[in-house]
This record gives sequence, structure tokens and C-alpha cells, in this order.
Amino acid sequence: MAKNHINNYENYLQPFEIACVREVIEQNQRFLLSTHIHPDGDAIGSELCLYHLLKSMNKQVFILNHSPVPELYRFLDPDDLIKVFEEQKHVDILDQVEVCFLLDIGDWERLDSVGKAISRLRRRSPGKPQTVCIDHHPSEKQIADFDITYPQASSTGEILFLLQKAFSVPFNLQSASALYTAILTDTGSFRFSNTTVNSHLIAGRFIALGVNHKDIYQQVYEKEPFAKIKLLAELLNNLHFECDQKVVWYVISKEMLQRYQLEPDEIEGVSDFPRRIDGVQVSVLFTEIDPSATKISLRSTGKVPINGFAQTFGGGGHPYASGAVVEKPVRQAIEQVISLLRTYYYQN
Ligand SMILES: [Mn+2]
Repeated sequence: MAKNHINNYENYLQPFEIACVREVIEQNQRFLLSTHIHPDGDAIGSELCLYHLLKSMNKQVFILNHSPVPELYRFLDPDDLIKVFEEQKHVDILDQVEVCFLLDIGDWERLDSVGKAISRLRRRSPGKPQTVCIDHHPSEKQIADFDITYPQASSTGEILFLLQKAFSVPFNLQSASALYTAILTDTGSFRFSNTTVNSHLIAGRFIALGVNHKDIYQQVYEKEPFAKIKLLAELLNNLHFECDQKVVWYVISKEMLQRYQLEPDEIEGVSDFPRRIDGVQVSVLFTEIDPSATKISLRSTGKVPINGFAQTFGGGGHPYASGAVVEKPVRQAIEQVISLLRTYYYQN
């Protein structure tokens, strides 16, 4: 059939995956949901949707994350369902949990304290609690007992939509809004290369269900802290160019975050701007983590895939959005990364 007649989303989930998740849910009573440190809209939205799905199946559900919900996404969780994990406070919950759903995560380390606690339990009694990972990051390694990973999905939220549809459980307005936000933010408002027919069709379903897309857009994109915009102004005044102006790089130091009183999770999206410059193909943001570690965030406009480059530093991600941590002070990290990137750029 011609592509211009597409009128329904594609469900790429395998029947055995749906059956397996169904069985895990039916055979257990207590569930823990968690996601990566510094959660984004996809992480938070996916957790909330799965929470409502499990609740509708009369399950006990806890959401415990290493990091708090960023201010920006608090509107999705008016009942404060998502808690910051505290070992002492949550030890009883963890002891009773039978299944952990790990969402939007392809690397166990990024669960941080929650992952460490789960690992400890599983060392004590192997295989308990069971783990199920649902994610869309391209990853070679399996992280859970059962991994459902679809790199072609725009977001983890998209996969959860397909799963809930397969279970024939209707969406309430809260879970529909949560998943709409997941897809909206992970596709950069339907602009990034992971935006597909499917992501649009699914987002459309949510709007048909009554999701207030205008309201969500305002919540997510038009409530920026003024300090973030000022930081952005400073960044844009301090861009550095390489490779015939095709590569742009810039730095966010700890001192800058302190000066503007911003948390690392409050500066999401600033890397969008430098790559908008005409002619720029690759942008690199260096973020100082501590005096001996620097995070690099790479974005590509599509001509040069950069996940291979991130992998040389032990990182990874998507072809056009990836990152790594370089165990070096920021000045040394810049020197090494930029000199290697020059070679990489001309070879790719
Ligand atoms: Mn995601």
C-alpha cells in the first residue's frame, strides 16, 4: 500500500514480548518503577503511564528514582507519585518488590542508588526481584532479565503506548498527557530525526483523547527560568568553531551553573541552539562534572553520525545525539576531544 495511505500506527512489539510482560504483571503483585539519573520528559512520562496501567490492573506500584522530578515536569505528577529513593526510608518497599520495571535506560549505572539497591537484593536472592527494561536507546548489552528495546521508537513513551494498547487498557487523561509529553520532549517537539510517522500518529491519538497539547507545550517550553536564558546568552557569546565552521563547541563550567544558580537538569535544551547556525554540522557541549570529569554532549545535523565518536570515549547514544564522560579536567578534555574530532570529522 502506498505510504500516503497510512492511517494507523505500526505496532512493532512482538507477540511474545506482550505475552511476557502480561505474564509478569499477572503473576506478581508489587512493582517498582525507576529510570535514569536526571530524568527527562520521556523518563517521567513513561513512569507515570506505566504506574496508571499497573494500578488499573489492581497492582501495588512504587516509583523510586535517584534524582528528583525536574521542576519542569512536576505538572505531570500532581499527586507526587514519584519519590526520591532513600535507602533507609524505602528498605521495606524494596524488600517486598517482586518486579522492577526500568524505563528509558540502556545502562544499569544510570539507575545510580536505585540500581545499587536492586543489585544488592539480587545478590542476596538471585533473580529476585525480576527486572524488565523498556527502552529505545541503541544498546548492545542486556541490562535486565527481560529487555524490550526498540531504537526505532521515538521514545520509551511510544513503546508504552503500544504495550498499553496491546493490553486493551484505556488511557486516562493523566497517562495520555504523560506519554504525549514523553514523545514531545524526546523528539524535540517533533523536530529531531527520531520523529516518525508513528510518533505523529500516536501523538495524534493522544490529542484525540483530549490531551491539551497547547498547555503542555507552554508548561515544557515557555516556563524557562530566566537564569537559563541568561546562561544561554553567555554561551552563545562564547562559541568556538573548528573544521571550517562546521563544528561548534562550547563549555558549561560548574562556576557558571553556580553563578546562575542552576541545577544540571535545568539546562536541558541549551544544546539545541548552537547547531541551528547555518553550516554547522556537529555541536559539542563540554559540561564540567567535577575537577577531574567532563561530560561531552554531541549533536549532529545528520550529515555526520557521531555515536561512533562518543563510543571512543566509552559513551554512546543515537547517531545524531550522543554523549560520553571523559575522565579529565575540562581544559584537557577539550584539547583531546577536539583534536580527535577534527580527524574523525574529515574521515566521516
Ligand atoms: Mn527517551
